[in-house]
Amino acid sequence: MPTLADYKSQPAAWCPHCGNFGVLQAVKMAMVATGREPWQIALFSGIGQAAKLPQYLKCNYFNGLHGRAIPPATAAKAVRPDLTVLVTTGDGDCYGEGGNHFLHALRRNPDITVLVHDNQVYGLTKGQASPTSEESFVTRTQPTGPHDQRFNPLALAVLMRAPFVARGYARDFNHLAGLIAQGMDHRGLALIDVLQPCVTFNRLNTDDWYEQRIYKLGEDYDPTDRAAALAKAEEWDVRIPLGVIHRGERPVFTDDMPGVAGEPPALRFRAPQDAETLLDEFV
Ligand SMILES: Cc1ncc(C[n+]2csc(CCOP(=O)(O)OP(=O)(O)O)c2C)c(N)n1
Ligand SMILES: [Mg+2]
Repeated sequence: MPTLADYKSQPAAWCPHCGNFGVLQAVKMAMVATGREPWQIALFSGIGQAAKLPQYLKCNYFNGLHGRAIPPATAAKAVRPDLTVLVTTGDGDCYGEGGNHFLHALRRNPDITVLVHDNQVYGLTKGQASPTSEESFVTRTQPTGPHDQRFNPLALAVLMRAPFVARGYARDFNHLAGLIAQGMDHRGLALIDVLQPCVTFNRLNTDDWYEQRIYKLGEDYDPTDRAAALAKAEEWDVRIPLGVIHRGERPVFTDDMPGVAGEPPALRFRAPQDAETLLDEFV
């Protein structure tokens, strides 16, 4: 059985008390709780403070371009369905620069988990408004606020019938670890948006701001009721729900692809001479 120590990597270069530490801890706890070994995991990320997470965890990872983590993750899962594939991304990376990929992943439904560290700001580039920033969020580049309506990723995901839609809080890493474990085990796209305090560049959405509003969905809440889930996903200003907001079933991206059935495609040609034999068929 894996232990937390198996996932230990280099020390993280985040600000002291950054919410990202809670997300990192929750990812490790979810892997250990579900018995996943580091070699059974593949993490994909883009650019940002959030997207640095794979560098602080010992497992397979791919750190690519800003906003572009979902396409290689989708492809990797198609050719290595035996791996657990996660995207670790930020609100800017996933909903801003990578917004189009996010939109089409909701349509495509790959069997991957998308973990969004949603600090409502561009942290790495020092504090510009992101798609999830409050309309009143004043920054040095948006001195009267961003003016754009706040993007609601969870409502969109419920509307598009994403099979697993959840929200966690970075400071409550035990609860978040449970959501990640459930998301990884649920077939299809799992979107987990994580409220993540940014202690340096977001002085509006502080620990206090979140803790005055968050509450956990109770046993009486039915996440399979999509109409109720949409209403839950729209709750924000006064009270913010945490937990599994929506759970459902939908065909997965590779379900109708005969080419990926059977032995994982990426493991079929192990030696260079195998590739040469294949090429000989075409001469
Ligand atoms: C194509 C491109 N555009 C812009 C940038 C600059 N850039 C790097 S990270 C980032 C925003 C990151 O925000 P987020 O994903 O929320 O990550 P955080 O640092 O807040 O965790 C931007 C705009 C870039 N690297 N590449
Ligand atoms: Mg961010």
